[in-house]
Amino acid sequence: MENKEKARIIELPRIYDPRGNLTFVENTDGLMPFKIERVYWIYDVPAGEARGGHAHRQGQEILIALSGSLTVKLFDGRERSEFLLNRPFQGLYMPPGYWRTMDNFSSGSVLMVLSSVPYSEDDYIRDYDDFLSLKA
Ligand code: T46
Repeated sequence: MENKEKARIIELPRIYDPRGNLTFVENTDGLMPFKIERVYWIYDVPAGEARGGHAHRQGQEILIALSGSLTVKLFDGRERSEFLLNRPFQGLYMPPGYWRTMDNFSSGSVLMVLSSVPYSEDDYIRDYDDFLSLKA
């Protein structure tokens, strides 16, 4: 499970407007590293809670803090990295094979996730030792 690509921040298009700004993504815009097959969002996270604690076998994702802020901690089997998400026009692109944890959710934060695959539990690696052995 070698990572060909690195996790990175993608700057999304912004339409500045005195009435309020607008950001969008399209499967056809050439910016998306994958075709979007699913969208979900996480909200009402109690203070001090952490989520995640798994990796994906095939699924790619883009995480966007639509509101508020949170920290995403990543491990690809070799390197650890950390991203603060706090702007609705920045997406954190995660290729498969990254162990991820999300924490430090601010009050009222909303995390939207674009995914390359429909939901399937078979795509999850939820056991850390399994993850490490797949990376060995
Ligand atoms: C990820 C991070 C960023 C569904 O039924 N459909 C869905 O589309 C999703 C995403 C989850 N679920 C079910 C599976 C579990 O029974 O919802 C429950 C909670 O999921 P989980 O514990 O995996 O949630 P997080 O916050 O730990 O992880 C989620 C995504 O599952 C995961 O793919 O990368 O957000």
